[in-house]
Amino acid sequence: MADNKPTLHHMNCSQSQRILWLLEELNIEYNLISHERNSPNHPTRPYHSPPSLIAAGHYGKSPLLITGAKDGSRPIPESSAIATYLIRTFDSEDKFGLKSGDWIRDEILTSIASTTFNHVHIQALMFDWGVLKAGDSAGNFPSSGKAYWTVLADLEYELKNGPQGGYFMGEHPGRADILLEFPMSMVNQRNWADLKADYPLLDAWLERVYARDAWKRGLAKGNGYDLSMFPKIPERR
Ligand SMILES: N[C@@H](CCC(=O)N[C@@H](CS)C(=O)NCC(=O)O)C(=O)O
Repeated sequence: MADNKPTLHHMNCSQSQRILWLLEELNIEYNLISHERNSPNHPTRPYHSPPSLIAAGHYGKSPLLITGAKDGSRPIPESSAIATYLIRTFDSEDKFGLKSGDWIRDEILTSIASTTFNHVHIQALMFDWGVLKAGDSAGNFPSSGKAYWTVLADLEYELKNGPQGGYFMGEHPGRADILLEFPMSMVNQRNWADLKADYPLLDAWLERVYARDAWKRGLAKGNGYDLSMFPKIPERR
C-alpha cells in the first residue's frame, strides 16, 4: 500500500489495540490490516502470529506500523516506538504534550509500562499457564496480592500525586496513558488484581479510557479484544 498514510498491522486480542486507540485519538487517516491469531489447536504455534503477519515484516508481531510513502514506507515494530513516531509526526497541536508537556514524567511512566510492568505481567501469565509456581525463581512471591503487584501501587501513587485531570499526564491522555492501557487491561481482564477494591484510582482511570470515543472507535475497527482468551491451566499449577 504505497500511499502516504501509515498502515497498521493489527492482530486480534493483542497490544496493538492501544495503537488503534492512538490512531483514532490523532484523528488521522490510516490503513488497517487485521490479522487473526492462530487457533488454539494449531499444531506448533497456538495463539501466535498467523503466516500473514509473519510475512508482513521481520519481527512478525503486532503491532507493526509501516510509515506512509513520504516517510519512506519504513516498518516500525515496538509499541513504544510506534507511539512516539505517530505523536511526533501527527500531533500538530501537541495534545499529547511531548513537546510542551512534562516529557520526563511521560518518559518515566512509559518506561514503567514497557519494563517493570511488562516483567510482572509476563510472570503473571507464566503463573496462569502453570510454567511458574509460587516460590519459584520469581522470588518467593505469591502470584497475586499486593506484595506481588507493587507496580500497581506505584501507578496508583502516580495518579494520586501527579497532575490532576483524569489521566496520568493530566486532562488529556499522554503517550504513557496509551502504553499503560494494555498491561492494565491484562490485569483487569485476567483478574490479576481487584482494581476496584485495592487500586480505585487505576480502576477509574481504566473506565475513563474505555469511555473515550477514540477508544470505542478503535475497538469497533479491530477484530476482538478478549485478553482472557489465553486459558489458565489449573491442572499444571
Ligand atoms: N515488544 C513488542 C511486543 C509485541 C508482541 O509481542 N506482540 C504480541 C501480541 S500482544 C504478538 O504479536 N505475539 C505473536 C507471537 O508472538 O507470535 C511491543 O511492545 O509491541
